[in-house]
Amino acid sequence: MQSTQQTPTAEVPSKPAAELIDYETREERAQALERDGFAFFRAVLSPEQVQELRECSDRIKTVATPRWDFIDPDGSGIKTIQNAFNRDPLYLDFLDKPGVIELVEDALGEDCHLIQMTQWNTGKREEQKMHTDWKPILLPDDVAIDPRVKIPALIMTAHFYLDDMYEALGPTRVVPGSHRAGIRPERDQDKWNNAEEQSILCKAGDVIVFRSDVWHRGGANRTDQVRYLLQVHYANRWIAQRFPPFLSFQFDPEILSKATPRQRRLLGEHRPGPFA
Ligand SMILES: O=C(O)CCC(=O)C(=O)O
Ligand SMILES: [Fe+2]
Repeated sequence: MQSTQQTPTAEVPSKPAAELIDYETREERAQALERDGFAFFRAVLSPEQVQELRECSDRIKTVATPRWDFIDPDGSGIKTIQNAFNRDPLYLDFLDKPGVIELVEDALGEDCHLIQMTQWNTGKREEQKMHTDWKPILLPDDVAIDPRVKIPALIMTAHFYLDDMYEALGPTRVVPGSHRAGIRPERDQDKWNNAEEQSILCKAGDVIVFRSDVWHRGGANRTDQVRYLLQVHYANRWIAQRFPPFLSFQFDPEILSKATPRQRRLLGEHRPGPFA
């Protein structure tokens, strides 16, 4: 009798790998962001820096957010450390990594700021539904795709990968160019305008920066390995920062005293403008 048992590899849906080009110039990166909705940076961190950050995230105790602050003995669950910049001075450096921060400032404005920084260590998990993190404006598709229509990026995220990514570990997947869609995706919608969902199969220390309106999701983690990722979220200055607990958040004065002027601005020390 033929066995119906599936091999582990048969269970891993294989998606095409995104072509990851680490462009050399600031202009080329800006073009990639405009065309694809994301840009890639190779080896922003050395193996030692990756290890240092992983260990730091293991040391930090999470504050109780039920459901989301643990890896279960069975290997499932997520450890999230919100406001990571306020938990250890090591994280300050991830506010303004050279190259990454210029791309972000070119897109969001020189007075952009951090809205959140989350260490996101994922155990076994199901695939996320296809989503945008935030799509500010919905339009009929034929209007949205008209080249005269340009919706600026308003929120962007930098993902710092702290593992070599492979399919079974649940890479981030993106639908290139889908920030030009007028709509948000359906749960399993994996194509837009002939572009297919693609896996970001990058190495530990690599970074992608993506617009909040690009269609994407995290793949299923089918391994016993915890997947380490740092998410740094930036926004146009006029979009509020969101540091919980919202009404009583306080900066750690000791960590803040180590921040550079640029890092302080990214943390919210702005020159006053309209509305303050
Ligand atoms: O885990 C990932 O790679 C993506 C996570 C994500 O898109 C989200 O949490 O919104
Ligand atoms: Fe997301």
